Amino acid sequence: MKLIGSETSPYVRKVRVYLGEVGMGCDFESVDAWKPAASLLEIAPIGKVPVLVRNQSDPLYESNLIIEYLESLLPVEKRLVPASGEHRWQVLRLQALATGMIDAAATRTVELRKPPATQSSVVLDRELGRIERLLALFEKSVESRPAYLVDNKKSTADLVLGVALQYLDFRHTPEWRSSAPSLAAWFAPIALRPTFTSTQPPGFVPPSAL
Ligand SMILES: N[C@@H](CCC(=O)N[C@@H](CS)C(=O)NCC(=O)O)C(=O)O
Repeated sequence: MKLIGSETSPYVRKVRVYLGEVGMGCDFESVDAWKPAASLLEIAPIGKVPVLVRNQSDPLYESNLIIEYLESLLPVEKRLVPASGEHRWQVLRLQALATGMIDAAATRTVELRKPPATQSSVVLDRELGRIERLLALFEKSVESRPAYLVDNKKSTADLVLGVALQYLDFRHTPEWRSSAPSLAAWFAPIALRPTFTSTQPPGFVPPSAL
């Protein structure tokens, strides 16, 4: 199995953190997602990373789908999404919301790379609003200071939220901590996990280390 992606992509990082947390080996090929080679587009016409190349089967795309596939390879007791019941839906709901925060921050990043005269304040403000609403929701969900979001057991929701918050630090602003102090406290030990420290984007210095 081989994961293809860039080291700065939060979507790729979701998968890399997941692989590390469950202890699953997988080769990694680093590419520039914005200048994909023809050979990559041939197996991934979607033109986005991550791409998971499987040994005997078709490649898979979309970070959440890739994680779902990797989960299916594990024995039930090692999985990070509960198999059934309300906890399953809570994990998947929070994973979707955290992915939405990554989407919003990534959209802003792309918009801010345009020449200032062509940037859309409508897009920038809409995505900022999305980030702020999601931060408020997650702040509320960790007010009682659990180590983990759902049933106080580690799940993909924790990993994806951790990746989303560090993507805010990387591409947006570390200032989110002032409006979400409980979330900042929840995130501090997550950021120190080896799966996070070993997958930081090149050149990124976490605010705590500044
Ligand atoms: N929904 C996708 C998003 C993947 C995505 O947008 N990846 C970016 C890198 S951060 C990309 O490949 N962008 C290249 C492009 O849009 O042309 C997922 O969850 O995997």
